[in-house]
Amino acid sequence: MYRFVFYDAVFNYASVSHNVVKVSGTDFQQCTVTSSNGTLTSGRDVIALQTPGRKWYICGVAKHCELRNMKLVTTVLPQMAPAPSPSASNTLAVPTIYGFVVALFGSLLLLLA
Ligand SMILES: [Cu+2]
Repeated sequence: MYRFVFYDAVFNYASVSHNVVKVSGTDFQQCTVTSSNGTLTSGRDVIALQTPGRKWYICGVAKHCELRNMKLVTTVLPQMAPAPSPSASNTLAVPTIYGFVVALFGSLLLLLA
């Protein structure tokens, strides 16, 4: 039996200077924004990573993605559930990833503990 551990990605940034755009893998590589759907601008955007697979995010302002490497790829992995145990109820793990401010990331792998 499989179940998923949910993670949140938290983007902290100056909202006047940056934003967060969810893009495709191709757009991620080329730093292009082909759709403005899902552009986040609050300055503290929390994205729940609920489904396994790759997610790509870039800053859509000016050439920040190209020139400043403001881009993030996450890989959310499915987790095989451990044997049921009263003391191991970690079905909701919420570490945070501080993008854009703390880290310059090329690739980030979310490993499930
Ligand atoms: Cu930016």
